[in-house]
Amino acid sequence: MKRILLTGALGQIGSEMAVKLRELYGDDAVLATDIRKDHSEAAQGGPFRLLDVTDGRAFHEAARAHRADAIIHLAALLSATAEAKPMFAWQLNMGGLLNALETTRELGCQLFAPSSIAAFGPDAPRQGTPQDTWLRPATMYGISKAAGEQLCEYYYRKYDVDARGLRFPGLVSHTAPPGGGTTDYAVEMYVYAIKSGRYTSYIGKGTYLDMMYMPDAIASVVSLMEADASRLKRRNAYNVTAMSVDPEAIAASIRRRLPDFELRFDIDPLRQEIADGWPDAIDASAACKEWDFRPAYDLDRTTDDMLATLHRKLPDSEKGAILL
Ligand code: AKB
Repeated sequence: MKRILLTGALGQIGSEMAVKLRELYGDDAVLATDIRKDHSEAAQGGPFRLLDVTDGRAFHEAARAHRADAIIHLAALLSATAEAKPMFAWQLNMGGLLNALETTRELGCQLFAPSSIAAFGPDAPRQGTPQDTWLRPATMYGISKAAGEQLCEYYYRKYDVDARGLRFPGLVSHTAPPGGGTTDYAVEMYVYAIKSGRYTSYIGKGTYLDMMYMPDAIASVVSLMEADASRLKRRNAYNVTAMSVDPEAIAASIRRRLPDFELRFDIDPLRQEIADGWPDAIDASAACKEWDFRPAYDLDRTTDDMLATLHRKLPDSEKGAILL
């Protein structure tokens, strides 16, 4: 990758990805795009362009004008919002991906397109979910991710488009809040731990899901995109994870720093049903073997960094708990 077009640059992943990519490849090399503009570092720290990814001509023109050799396509709706707006989710997730693939094919770029643990459905093994297994998702988000994986594979086989991807687990981060996901509770728990010392989880006790800290997620995208193609047997939709946790495991990790932290439950049936259809713990051995995936943050290291960073960032007036 030398000159990168990033879509969804103001979202949860994009806002940290834009900053990291500029650090690695140079400010001018990264064109951040989104459907809106704000005052964040992602929007202000280098070239930025408004882009609606469902507009194929605008997508092509943005990549052409930037002389992009790689597209990192993050613009999409997450699971809970997609369940609430299934038609729009299909249009945005599939229409945006198709435009990314067509632009990539026309300009001869490389493409990163994220999939998700949502691509698996209730029929996949829940423990040690293999790289290659049933993909029968029960949600519109999962269906768009599973179909997206197949579409990337099709463009690779038919047009030799170098489309690579990861099945992301829930991502924990402190820069931009996640929006409309099922795993967002993990981020909220850290924020409320600092703000009020208590949190009410909409996901129930004993619901295990894979998670990863954002610096590991970004490093894994860069490693996969820079990996020697001859090592990649699949190239697209690698399982990646750093931990399998339930709400109580995160709470226990937080209590090492905030002993009085309280966790309560008030289950949201929609998001609980989505989580119940996803794996407990996926197997990331193909990623480890083929391009040396190695996450640096386990649960306690993630917790320590999240709490310390949020404590530093939040104004004193919003801090209700004392960190050990
Ligand atoms: C979501 O919860 O929708 C996402 C995901 C696991 O893809 N974080």
